[in-house]
Amino acid sequence: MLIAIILALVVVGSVLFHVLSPWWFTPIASNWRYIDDTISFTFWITGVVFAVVVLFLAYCVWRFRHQPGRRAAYEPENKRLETWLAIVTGIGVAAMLAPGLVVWGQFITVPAGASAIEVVGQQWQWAYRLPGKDGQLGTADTRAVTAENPLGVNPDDPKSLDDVIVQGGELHLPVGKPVALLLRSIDALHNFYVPEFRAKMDMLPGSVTYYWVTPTRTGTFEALCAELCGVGHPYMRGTVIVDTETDYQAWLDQQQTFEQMLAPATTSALE
Ligand SMILES: [Cu+2]
Repeated sequence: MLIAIILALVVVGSVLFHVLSPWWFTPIASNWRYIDDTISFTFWITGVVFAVVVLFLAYCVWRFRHQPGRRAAYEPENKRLETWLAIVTGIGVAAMLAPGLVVWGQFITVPAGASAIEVVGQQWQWAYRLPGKDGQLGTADTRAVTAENPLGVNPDDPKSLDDVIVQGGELHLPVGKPVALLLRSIDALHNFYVPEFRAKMDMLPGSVTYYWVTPTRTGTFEALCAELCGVGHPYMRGTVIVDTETDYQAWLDQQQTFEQMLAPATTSALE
């Protein structure tokens, strides 16, 4: 009887912990509310199943407790029960997977008119590349990385020269505008994650992964690396500032371009 009561208390405690817990999502700052809904939906399904299974266990512990003269019946197979359980489990798993697939489809379908910004992960800091006046990013290749050109931007691509390079500083984004984040890594696996955006994705050396997001309110947010990438991983933090359009343009105008970044190197080479 004591064990049955403890099991029932585990269920009550878990539900109370979920409802009263002080640990909640950070207030959302992007269009990805659907991701929160999907997580809540998964919580509901797994929560109900957890409560039902543990309460059933408590009931069985009490109902089939030891009594003098009682004997257990041996029944290794039960086709009806197995079919029924397989169907219900299948429906539950499908219900949890389906919304995720829908959200995933949206997450990687960049809307027309979104601007593209590159995020580069490197042990253990973030760098960013934004299109210059031509509105386009030039090509880049990790094999072109040198001390003077830490992002490996292609200097022979005419689209590259006006690209804005932010090395180790803050990334600014304009509020209310969809932006595709093109993710690159110079060395190990990284993952660009802004919790308030509810968006993250792994960055793989040698390829470009991406997702898109529309920041929905101005503010300062922390960017975290969400993929273990070496001893400096916990310190790989960045700052993303969502600005009004005017503030964003003012910030962008102050940043150095790829051409300006190469200039000191070119000058010293000529001397
Ligand atoms: Cu990292």
